[in-house]
Amino acid sequence: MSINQIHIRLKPYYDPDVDTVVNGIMNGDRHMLSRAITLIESQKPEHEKKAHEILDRCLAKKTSSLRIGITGSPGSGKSTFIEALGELIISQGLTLAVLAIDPSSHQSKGSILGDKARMEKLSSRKEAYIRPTASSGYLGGTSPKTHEAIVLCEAAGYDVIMVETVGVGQSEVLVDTMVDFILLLMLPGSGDELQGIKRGIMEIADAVAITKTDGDQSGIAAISRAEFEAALRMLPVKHPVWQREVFLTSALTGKGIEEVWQNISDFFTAMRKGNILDTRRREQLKSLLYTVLEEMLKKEFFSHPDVVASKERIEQEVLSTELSPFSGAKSLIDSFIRRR
Ligand SMILES: Nc1nc2c(ncn2[C@@H]2O[C@H](COP(=O)(O)OP(=O)(O)OP(=O)(O)O)[C@@H](O)[C@H]2O)c(=O)[nH]1
Ligand SMILES: [Mg+2]
Repeated sequence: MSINQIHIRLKPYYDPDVDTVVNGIMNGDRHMLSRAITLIESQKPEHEKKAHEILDRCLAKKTSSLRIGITGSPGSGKSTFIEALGELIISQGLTLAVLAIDPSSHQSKGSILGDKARMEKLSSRKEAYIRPTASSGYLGGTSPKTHEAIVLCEAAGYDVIMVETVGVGQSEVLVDTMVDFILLLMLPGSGDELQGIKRGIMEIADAVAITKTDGDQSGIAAISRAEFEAALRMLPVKHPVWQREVFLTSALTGKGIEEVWQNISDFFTAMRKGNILDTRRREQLKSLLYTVLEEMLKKEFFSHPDVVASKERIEQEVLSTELSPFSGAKSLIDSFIRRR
């Protein structure tokens, strides 16, 4: 068979319209959901327009989903934990969507060790939808587009949405504008990481689970638990209605998984009283609006022809102290505004 013959036998590219995609999503068609997420992740302008039409229609659907962020260092056991927690969630009659970090998109112990990172057991369940997301240059695998993917999963009717993200500071702040509850996973013996960057991550955590406390790890895990509890007591309160706890867990033996789920359920009960959850979600939307706006402005600015044309000259003038960085920036902004 010649190459031309093979080409002719290929199916033509199917490009469903907005109505078809939206109806598909609302009727729980995973294929349409995946297609819509691919569209929102696309950088092409024609995809962007269609993606936003789909998204605006999906936003109109009112849901009462639980949005949960699972964060922790590479290899801390996030995917395996999600798989164990996911099984429990499904056994209670709920459905679950997971926006997972694509193990091939970043270097980590998890990706080297393979299979588990893909949550194979969970992905074979009809009650679960797992979508690996490429980090597209964002630290930790979360980008403002993650929020759009959450909205699409909610329109598809999933009761629980989990977002897996690598704890690297900046991405946590972002994920905190998208989810209701953040579970921080830490390895036994990682108490010394509480200095520096991990402190910031602890501040936004709503609970801490020490992972892999099976085998000979139980002694060291108990010490870590005391360290984390002490650290949490020193941190500012995140929600006045909520007290953060530390759990000893193992995704392999199932230890602590039920307690963590109970804790998450208690959190939602506490946050739904007095509409705290709704108020917070509105604040999150406001914060996302400005994050996305800043990004769009930056993109527009740096691709503007006058900025591109004069950037290098101004940079040189700043380097040779002819211009101050302030005057240089001002001059670039002026050329951006002049031709709009
Ligand atoms: N003993 C033990 N090993 C575990 C447990 N949970 C995960 N592991 C192992 O730890 C390794 C990493 O687990 P993953 O779930 O892929 O970790 P991850 O945090 O998702 O990794 P990345 O997504 O790559 O950042 C795998 O080899 C798992 O089998 C546990 O509870 N006990
Ligand atoms: Mg993983």
